[in-house]
Amino acid sequence: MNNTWIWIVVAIVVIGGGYWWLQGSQAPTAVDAVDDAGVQQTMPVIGSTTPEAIVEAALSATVTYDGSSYSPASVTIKQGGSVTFTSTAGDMWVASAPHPEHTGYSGTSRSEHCAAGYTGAAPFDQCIAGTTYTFTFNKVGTWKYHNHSNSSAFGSVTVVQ
Ligand SMILES: [Cu+2]
Repeated sequence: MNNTWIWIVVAIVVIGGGYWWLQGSQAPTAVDAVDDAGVQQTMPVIGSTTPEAIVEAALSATVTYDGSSYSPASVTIKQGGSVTFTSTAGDMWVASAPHPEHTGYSGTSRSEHCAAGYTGAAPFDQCIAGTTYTFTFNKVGTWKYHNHSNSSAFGSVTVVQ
């Protein structure tokens, strides 16, 4: 009779301990979600032992033109942020794609938005060769650009919310 009770207690301890061990080993470390674009996102769970950093895009970026190419060729900034392009060699005329119309960002052509007296929305177009050009991006998207003075040099600016 006493042996039966001992075995019941042992069984309860083993089953309970096993359940506790399984719960601990299966603790969630991340929650999956799908964003507006349908892209799978992994969100960190508070208290996770391996949290993923949430990296937010910077409000500004710098790009250097060395006479033949832009570096880095692609940058990402936050909406309302700006990119400063600087030439260390050669003529630089930063302009929105496509060459030679430059309609990509503003929807207006170079002959319109670079003309004296233009008063529309700011075009992503330097409109004249120079050594430095800073443009503020208020539109979300990926905006390709090139050097109008050397159209084989190009890159892109991705603007995120
Ligand atoms: Cu061009």
